[in-house]
Amino acid sequence: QAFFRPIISAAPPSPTKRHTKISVIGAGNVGMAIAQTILTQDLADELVLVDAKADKLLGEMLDLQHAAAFLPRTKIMADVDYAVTAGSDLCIVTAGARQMPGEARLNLLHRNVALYRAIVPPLVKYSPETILLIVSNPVDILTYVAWKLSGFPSNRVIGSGTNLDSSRFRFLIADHLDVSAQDVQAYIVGEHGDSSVALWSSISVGGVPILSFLHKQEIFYEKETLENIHKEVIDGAYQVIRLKGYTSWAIGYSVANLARTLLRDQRRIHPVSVIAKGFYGIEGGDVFLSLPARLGRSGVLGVANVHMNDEETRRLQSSAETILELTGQLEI
Ligand code: 6V0
Repeated sequence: QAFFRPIISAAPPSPTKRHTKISVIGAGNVGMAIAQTILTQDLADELVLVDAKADKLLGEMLDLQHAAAFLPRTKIMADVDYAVTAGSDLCIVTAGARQMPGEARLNLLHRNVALYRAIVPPLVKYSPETILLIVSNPVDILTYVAWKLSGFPSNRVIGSGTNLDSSRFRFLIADHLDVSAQDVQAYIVGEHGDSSVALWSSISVGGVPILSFLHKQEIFYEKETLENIHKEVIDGAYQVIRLKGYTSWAIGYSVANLARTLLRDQRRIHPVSVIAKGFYGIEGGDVFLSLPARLGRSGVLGVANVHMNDEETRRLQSSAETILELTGQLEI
């Protein structure tokens, strides 16, 4: 006898009902922080983990499954075989070697390009309609690599880019002014890394443009103060890595936030790595770097035309050149 007796003859679920499947590739510190944030925020019906280490993968899957009584119902699966990712709406790639203390993100490049050759083609094979969200570093270059290897239109390949740097930036400004970071609108754009650009000229707090407010009130500030805040953003990741060995929680929230915007078609603007050629005077080749992008269910819907002064535009273009120089050396 069945445990439940149906009250009416069971109709099959409607084929139009949305069922959301997210795959996370790389079950390391970052992948697991992303996975657990996705679970607690109820963003997926199915969550898949893939990693090269079978035992670690199984252990992580069981550990998450054992939290079932405290979480919204999500089917959690894990396998070293990419077939398990079939039909994913979103594939988040975190697999890769990570930064050693003091190591620049760009140094990771060659190690991680080789890994991507093994990761991207099977993801594309099993989920030809998916959105690829790249997290491994150097994220801008690996987003370009994933775009090339996937053959996807550029709206479906996104790098987490400076979404995290911008959160660090908003936190520091909010801390300075003693307000919530959610009321601070501030973007870091360009490379996720040392050549990132802080867009001071467009920062607003509670709708008030900060720099013009200071000018109007004749409040003096040192340019150095601003530069130090940006420097603190850049040093942020290095500092966390130096202290605890890796970064995880902030990137977990940052990527889950992107997953929500994409899969729930929120059309929010996030600074993420997108194909940047043709925007803000960036020319010279296909380059991915972070720009304020409008995101929705089909991926990147457009790039916002935020105000940048001449110096910010120049710095952004130079950030693009830094990345282009490296991508130019790759054979994909
Ligand atoms: P980690 O803890 O070493 O995890 C990496 C995982 O990838 C390990 O579990 C590996 O077994 C797995 N892996 C390696 N090769 C493969 C493969 N071929 N297929 C499947 N899995 C594989 O590193 P951590 O999780 O700390 O960092 C992962 C990546 O995220 C690194 O490249 C970081 O630099 C990058 N980050 C990017 C951030 C961003 O803002 N974009 C922020 C933080 C870290």
